[in-house]
Amino acid sequence: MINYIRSLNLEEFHRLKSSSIGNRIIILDEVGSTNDYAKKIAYSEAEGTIVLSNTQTKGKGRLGRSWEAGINTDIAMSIILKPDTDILTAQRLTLIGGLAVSKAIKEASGEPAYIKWPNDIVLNNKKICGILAETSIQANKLGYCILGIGINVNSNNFKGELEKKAGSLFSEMRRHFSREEIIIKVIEEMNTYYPKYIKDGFSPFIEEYESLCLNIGKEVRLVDGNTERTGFCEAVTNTGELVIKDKSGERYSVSAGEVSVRGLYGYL
Ligand code: BT5
Repeated sequence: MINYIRSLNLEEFHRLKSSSIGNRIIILDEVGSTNDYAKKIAYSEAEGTIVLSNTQTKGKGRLGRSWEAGINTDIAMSIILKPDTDILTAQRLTLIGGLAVSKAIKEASGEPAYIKWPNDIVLNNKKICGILAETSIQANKLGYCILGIGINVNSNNFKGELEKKAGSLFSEMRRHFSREEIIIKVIEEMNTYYPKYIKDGFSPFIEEYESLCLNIGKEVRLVDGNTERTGFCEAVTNTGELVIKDKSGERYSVSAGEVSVRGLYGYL
């Protein structure tokens, strides 16, 4: 099933709340990367502007990796954010985006969507969403943060390395979903999570994050370039780092920029 996104009915929502995320939405037919498009217009557009594309042909993941999406079947969206914060606080918006998407997917599908720290949303042990926050500095301050969200909605047939690892709402729930409905839910949730995070920081979200984070309570492998360590993942800190206990009982924390986290035997 292909439904083409032409507009989003957010009027009702905006009337009810004086929200800023989604006040302006740019909908494209096709683009290489919505994050790249958003970066080009970030300084001339207001905070909260969203770039959506029906099809994304050169989606980006972290560290030069790529993000695959189907033609007119999935969600590629980038939110232009300009919080008055430092770069690290802005980079942690990945975690806040994860909470918002997890909640939106649970509302839409009825199934719990978990988080693999820091930026994967997982349904039935399959990665159904990835988040990419990209920041820019201007005059020693944060210029903008582009929060890119890719959600596999109606695509199927993941190939190669994605066959075992990736899933979509369609592949996991065996029914088609309206992309518009999910986008609207993500926008609604972001309008709740984002202002609270900018005002109060990450601490108020720790409990919720830990309850959704699949890594907590598990042995994990921490991959840093060519080196690997294993440890037991205990908690998340008020700056969004993972607390790891090693074999000798010593604790340390790792930040998202430093390491990739895997399960002992694979992706989870
Ligand atoms: C991510 O990176 O998961 C961030 C993905 C962000 C995509 C959005 S779409 C809108 C916006 N515009 C962009 O250009 N990007 C953002 P990372 O943690 O590095 O994971 C990338 C890895 O996920 C790849 O190396 C693959 O293994 C896997 N992957 C690629 N496409 C996938 C998909 N559709 N579903 C699940 N896994 C995928």
